[in-house]
Formats: sequence, C-alpha cells, structure tokens
Amino acid sequence: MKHLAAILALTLLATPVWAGGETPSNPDARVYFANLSDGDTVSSPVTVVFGLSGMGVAPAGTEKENTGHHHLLIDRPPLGQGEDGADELSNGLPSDDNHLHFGGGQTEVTLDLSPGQHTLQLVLGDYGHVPHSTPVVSDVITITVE
Ligand SMILES: [Cu+2]
Repeated sequence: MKHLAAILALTLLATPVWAGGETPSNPDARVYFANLSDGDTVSSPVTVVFGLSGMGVAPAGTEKENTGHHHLLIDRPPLGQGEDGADELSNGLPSDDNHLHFGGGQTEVTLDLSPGQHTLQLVLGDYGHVPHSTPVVSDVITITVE
C-alpha cells in the first residue's frame, strides 16, 4: 500500500496547475460594495469596504474550497469584457493600477482617487488570482469624487 500511495502522490504532483477558471464557486455566493452605491458622490481618500456572502476570504495561494480573495477593478470594462476579457477569465487578473489584488485577505482599502467619475467592480479570485467558475462579481458602480 505504501507503493500505491507513492504513485498517487507522484500523479498529483505531475498534474499541471492550469487553474484556468476551474475553481468552482458557490452558486449562492455574492460579492458587493458594503459602503458604496452606484451614483454616490464621495471625497478622496475613498474607503471601499468589500462585502462577501456565501463564500469565505482566504489569502492568495491558499487552496481551500469555497474561498477566494478580493480584487478591485477600477476604471475599466466589466470583468470578461475589453480586449483581455477572455484571457483574464481563464488565466487570471493582471496586477496594475486598474486591477488591485488583496491577496493578504484584506476586506477594505482606502484609495486616493482623482476628482471626477470612476467605475469600480469587485471580483473574487481563487488562490491563483483566476475568477471562479461561475465568476463571483459585483455590479459595476460609478462614483463621483469631488
Ligand atoms: Cu489576486
């Protein structure tokens, strides 16, 4: 039996980690802005509180069922749209000024935003920063910074 266990372990190790949007989400999961609504007018710095129900928050790199970490999409098309839409759904979200990762398991952030209109969307990502299947995303909200 020891031999069998060794073979199993090798098989698992040899399985490629193409996480590609294959981590299942809880169908009832919901991510939302806990303290902001579409159309709000705010002043900078802006604190954004992330709400999540039906799943739990875990740091990036932690592979645990029904968990993920928050991402905030700023001033870009809704998840899955735009030129990299298909790629980000299967290969993961980029990390730049328009895509903030909260891989430490954070559930809020305070942002310096320029005056004017900004769009925000929350996206839950799995241990490898890939949206779940089905993706857990908030509505896109537009806020105005005074
Ligand atoms: Cu991430």
